[in-house]
Amino acid sequence: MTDKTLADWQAAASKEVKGKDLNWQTPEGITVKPLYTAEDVTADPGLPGFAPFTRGVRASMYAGRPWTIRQYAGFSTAEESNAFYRRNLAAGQKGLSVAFDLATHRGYDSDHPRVVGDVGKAGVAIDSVEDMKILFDGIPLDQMSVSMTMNGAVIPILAFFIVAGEEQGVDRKLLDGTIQNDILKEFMVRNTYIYPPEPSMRIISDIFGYTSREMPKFNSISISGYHMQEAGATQVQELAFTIADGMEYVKYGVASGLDIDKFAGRLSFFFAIGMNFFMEVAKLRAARVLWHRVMTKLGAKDERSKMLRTHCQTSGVSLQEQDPYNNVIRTTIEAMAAMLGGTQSLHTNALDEAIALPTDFSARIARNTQIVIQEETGMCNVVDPLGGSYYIEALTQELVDKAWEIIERVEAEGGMAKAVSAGWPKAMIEEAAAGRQARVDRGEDVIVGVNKYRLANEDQLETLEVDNHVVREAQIARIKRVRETRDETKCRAALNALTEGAKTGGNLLELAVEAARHRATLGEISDAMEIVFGRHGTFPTPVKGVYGAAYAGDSRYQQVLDGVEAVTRRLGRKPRMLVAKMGQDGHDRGANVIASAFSDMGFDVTSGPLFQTPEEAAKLALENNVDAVGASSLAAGHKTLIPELIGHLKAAGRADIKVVAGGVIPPQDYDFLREAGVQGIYGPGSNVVECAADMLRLLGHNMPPAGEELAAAE
Ligand code: MLC
Ligand code: 5AD
Repeated sequence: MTDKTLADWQAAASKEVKGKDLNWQTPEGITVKPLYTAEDVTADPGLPGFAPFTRGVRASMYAGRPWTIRQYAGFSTAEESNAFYRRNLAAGQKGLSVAFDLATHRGYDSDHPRVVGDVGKAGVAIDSVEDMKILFDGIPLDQMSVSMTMNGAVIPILAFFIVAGEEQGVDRKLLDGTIQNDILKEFMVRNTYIYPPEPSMRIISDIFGYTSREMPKFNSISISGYHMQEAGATQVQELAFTIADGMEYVKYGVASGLDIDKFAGRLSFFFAIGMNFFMEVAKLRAARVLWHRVMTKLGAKDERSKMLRTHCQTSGVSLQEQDPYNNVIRTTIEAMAAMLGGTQSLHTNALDEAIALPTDFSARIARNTQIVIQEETGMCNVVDPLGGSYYIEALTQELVDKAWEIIERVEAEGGMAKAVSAGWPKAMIEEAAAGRQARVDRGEDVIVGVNKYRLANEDQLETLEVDNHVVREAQIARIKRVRETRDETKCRAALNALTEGAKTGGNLLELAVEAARHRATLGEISDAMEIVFGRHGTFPTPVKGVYGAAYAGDSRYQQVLDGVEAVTRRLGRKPRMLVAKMGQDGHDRGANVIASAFSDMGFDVTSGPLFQTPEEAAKLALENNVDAVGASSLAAGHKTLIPELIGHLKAAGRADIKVVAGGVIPPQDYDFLREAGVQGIYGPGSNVVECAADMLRLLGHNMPPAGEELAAAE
């Protein structure tokens, strides 16, 4: 026992650092102190397995059963993905998690003209029950738990899954798994919605109704904060909006006539785990406390209804293209935060995350990250080993309080569906994203190998490439066979019944299961509802002023501002740029950050709507008479979509419009794009001010290289 007081410690520490302020202001607005003691702990975390579950939802946690190693994957055809799953399961993976391609997400069959660049690219293409059966060939659906990340086309995909199970001879009651089914965060950040908000919320209630009756082991939703953090949200925002989303779904379920305790026990969650290690551990603990509080408020009686069970995925945005083996280190740290926070299931990202989908090699290292933690370290033998740490307990409480403030605001304004329509949660996240980008570009937030210790020469990684044309042809051939061999009359009747159900009520999932049995395709099932519900579209409205404000007084930034002014004088107007998003790629953080920062720098920026075809993007460029188009691509459609865009501009006689590309683009593709006429390529880790400097060069302004601003200014 020491006889020293906190004041003694303060004096000693202050002396060591000569009075320097050791507090750390986090982006969440939390002041993290250099030392925590018993005085900082205000709440007793209780015991694991008991309310409010701060220390975990099971009493024995990993000592009884470790978390599920569940790697998210899918690419190309059902055959190829099936083979990949089987290899991974043989090598120690424990559960499946399916990634669908963006055509499937958005309710289009592979033969649809809008999805030429998307089929089989960012996930597996699924057009009918036949594809779903191949996907799970040799994988018994009563023994393997399967998660499916599907939100837009959730009705046809879940219907295909149920029918694939049926045809494997599996009783629906035994189907084990999870469907993401979380549309609110799609409207907020992920953008794979199809229908407008109101019918989308009805779909969710219909799924709760059907699964609670028919599929008692199946988790009917995965309420996801992951994508918010990926879009730039702080941990407090991620926490608050996710819990508030969960509340909203429960309220809709209850309003549709369901008994809360009949469905709430099968609601599950999904969080991102980034690099702020202790904050992430505390976030998972705080999430459990908040959910218990919220569900008690909403009238749940069964303790299982109040228990937050979650999947976690290590952070995609934290991983870098530069010096990519560092990503293994980052992912290991994040995986440890997820397990110390008490996750039920985990995906660890692959080291080639920033440029492509995982190869067998990178998937192995990612998977082994978890296996090594589980089997070599002894970390699973003690339940909640960080419980009782002054810092962790204090941080948990602080996150609960901070998130609660936001949740109360959401509630005061009528719930999350209203908040999402009003747009303020999205705007809040985008502001945080622009702030983060500025801190990284200015070197204030360090990223090793990117803005510090950057390598002069980078070795190239071998990455996975999917031949999109081959996949598309194969899918089209299978759709054709399905249509030729089905009973057309029965199929049409089932689709008509679904349309009728969309109009007048009736459980949409149940109706879609019937259509799936008769081999209706994903696009047909989706259209049968779209006729009634319509298709939702939005225009991006990037935030203003955040990026510029962070750069106030910066000499290089000033030089870019001067450059923009010089070009403005020459043209007699501001330089005009279109930020284009083509194909079904809904990842818009990068596009919004670019639009926001470029407009702060004085460019006249048009943010194109999501999901344009190259022809539509070219048309918008011409209508706005832009000087340049920046195409943002994060879903591997760049080699198809960008050359097409350039073709359309040329055909219109506007080869003078500069086209640049940014996003997830493997260096192997750079030459191909340059030959197609792309004049600048900006991968992850690009400094946005330097992107603007480059753009000024393309527009004929004589910009000095970075680092020469002082000399140039003299
Ligand atoms: C667990 N069990 C125990 C135990 N621990 N029993 C005794 N003692 C213990 N210590 C029991 C559980 O109660 C359960 O049984 C069974 O074991 C399985 O454990 P679980 O903890 O429920 O794990 P799991 O089945 O893996 O389910 C985890 C989940 C689920 C609830 C979080 O929803 C899930 O798997 N989610 C994954 C979501 C996902 O993969 N998403 C990818 C998103 S990628 P019982 O009978 O109680 O059920 C994405 C990216 C993008 O979104 O944008 O494209
Ligand atoms: N296979 C594996 N991982 C994927 N991710 C997205 N699509 C796939 C896929 N088809 C991962 C990436 C990304 C996150 C959203 O999910 O890590 O950042």
